Amino acid sequence: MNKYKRTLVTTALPYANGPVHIGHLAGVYIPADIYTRYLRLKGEDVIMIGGSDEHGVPITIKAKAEGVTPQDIVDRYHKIIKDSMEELGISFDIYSRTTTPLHSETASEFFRHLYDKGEFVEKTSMQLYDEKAGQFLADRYVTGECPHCHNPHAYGDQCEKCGTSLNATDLINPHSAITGNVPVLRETKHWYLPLDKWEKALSHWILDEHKEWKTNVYGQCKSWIDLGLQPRAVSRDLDWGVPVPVEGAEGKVLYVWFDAPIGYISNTKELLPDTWEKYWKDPESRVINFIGKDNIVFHCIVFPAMLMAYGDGYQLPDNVPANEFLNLEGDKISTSRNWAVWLHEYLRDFEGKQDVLRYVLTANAPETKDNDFTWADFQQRNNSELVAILGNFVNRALVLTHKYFGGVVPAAGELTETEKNVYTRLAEIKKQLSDNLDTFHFREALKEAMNIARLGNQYLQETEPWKTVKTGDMARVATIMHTVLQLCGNIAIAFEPFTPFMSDKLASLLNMEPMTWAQLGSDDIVSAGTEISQPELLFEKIEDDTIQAQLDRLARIKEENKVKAWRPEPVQAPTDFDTFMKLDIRVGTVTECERVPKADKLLRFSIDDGTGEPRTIVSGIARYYDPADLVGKQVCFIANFPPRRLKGVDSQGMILSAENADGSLVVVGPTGPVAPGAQVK
Ligand code: B3M
Ligand code: ZN
Repeated sequence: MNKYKRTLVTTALPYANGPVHIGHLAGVYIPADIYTRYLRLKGEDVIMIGGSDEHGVPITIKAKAEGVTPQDIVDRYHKIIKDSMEELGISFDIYSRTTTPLHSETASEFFRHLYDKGEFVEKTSMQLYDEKAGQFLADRYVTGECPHCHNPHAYGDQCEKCGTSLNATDLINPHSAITGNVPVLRETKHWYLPLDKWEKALSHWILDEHKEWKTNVYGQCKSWIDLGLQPRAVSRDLDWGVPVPVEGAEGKVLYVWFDAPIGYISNTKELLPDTWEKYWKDPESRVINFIGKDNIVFHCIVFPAMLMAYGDGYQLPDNVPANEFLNLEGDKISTSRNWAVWLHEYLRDFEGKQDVLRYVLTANAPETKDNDFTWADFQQRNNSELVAILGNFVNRALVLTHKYFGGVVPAAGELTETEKNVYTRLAEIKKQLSDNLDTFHFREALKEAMNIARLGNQYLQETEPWKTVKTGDMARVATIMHTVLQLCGNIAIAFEPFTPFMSDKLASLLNMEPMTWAQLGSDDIVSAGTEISQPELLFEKIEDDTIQAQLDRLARIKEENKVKAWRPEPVQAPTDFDTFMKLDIRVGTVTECERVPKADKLLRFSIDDGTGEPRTIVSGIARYYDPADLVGKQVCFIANFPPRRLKGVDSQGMILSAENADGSLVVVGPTGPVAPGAQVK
């Protein structure tokens, strides 16, 4: 069905400023891996490339915050990302990085070629400059108020609240993220790619020729094009990145979104130094970009414009199957708020359960709309789908084969209608499964694969070989078990793109030949006479306490974030010393402290205030203290408030306390002993 000779699958290059999380996996790497494994099983010529995106401002900001170099940051996260994806079975042909010399050369040459062809517009403009730091404030180096939704914490390149992409100079009340200073405007020169020049070609290529693209992708492209395309700056005033290869461009680097997609080209070159061009320039090749929805404009508009401007036979992507976002327990995943399930932590906490994560993230993939990952759903899908449907069927098949036939696959006798129906249904499943994979509908595809296990359970239920055994009709039992084992073999193949670890294990238990997609649907995958291994469980139940541990971790993070998000109240309008001195603040020693009956917030204090007469004060801090702990402590109180009656007690003053981020109160007192009655000033 495929008119292409070869396929290049690209995966968005994750920023090496943090590890990868389930959002990245569900959005990009798992779908790309499923697709690539599927093409490989079909025997197609396909390569899958990936790598870390190691330039850009978020990396330099992180380095500054930690007092290390940007190179230290990217070295650390590149390794974590690369190792964890490999462990998850993401089968890259190469996973490289954008700090390699080959990438710098490739990106640099690309820029220079466009420059020499006169494809850029050179423009001098006013940009924000931090005089204290002595540098321009590119992208995330500046924060301020979003001009659209008035979020006070928008970044210079984007408002994360309303999703609008911004220019730093659009921000209201801009502040430098380096020094907090208010930046000034300073003149600087940059190179712009005139997207307006390519608007017509892009519009025709996407809106007329690629109506088959996913609706979320097509729709986003259409709204960009409808708004009219503007020139985009492709350089920045920064000292981290690929230097702009033009005389007089000292202190300027390529914008990260200019060099990163060129990373796809340099990675292909690194993998195939002699034949890489075939994958990019031969009309019989196709390129497919797997990305998340926030990257659509760069892959469907900016990078294609760069490729058209370059010319020389570079082809545009054939498809860009972008996914929407995955949320975590109802909240947006966020690296800075640590609101994520990190892959490397998952692999540590759920050793050997790569397939469970792959399965759940595919079954629940945000293919058409944002979706939510919950630990309850994770547990449920493992226990009632992988264990109860798939694992259970395969286990019964293996156990019964050992019991009735000593672990040797029996030959089938004559097939009844029941077996014929099984194979007809299997053929239908294969068709649906392949169609869904061909069109990037991986959730549906996975459901079809699962239908083979469902079919197997139904078949066993219907034929009940354990009853036939008792009749002594072993020929019939042989036919049944032969069919059951073929279904197991089919499961191994159908699931290989989704859960490769399970498939390999099952294939080896069944002593199968190397798997191919062509075998799928066959009634002779596991031939008669083959010896199979002792049964082993493919999946195991996940217990409540394992899930609870993950939920506890998230609850802890939520608490920490509350404290981090806390901002002090703005300082009040100026006042003077005389006004302050009107408040008579004193130190006293607590001699008694007890709860006020029927008032769960109140404590009654008896205070030695130096006058010789005990002073009674009622304070609303009962939820934060055990009264006994306060006896003997020194506290500060306001002595000249008029008395107030609270729950039947006359309170003569107010005890001072400080409020925490979570609203809890801590009593304020002197840091050393003071004579009761001493004045605070
Ligand atoms: N690093 C953005 C991201 O991780 C960017 C992708 C580059 S793909 C060429 O969302
Ligand atoms: Zn906004």
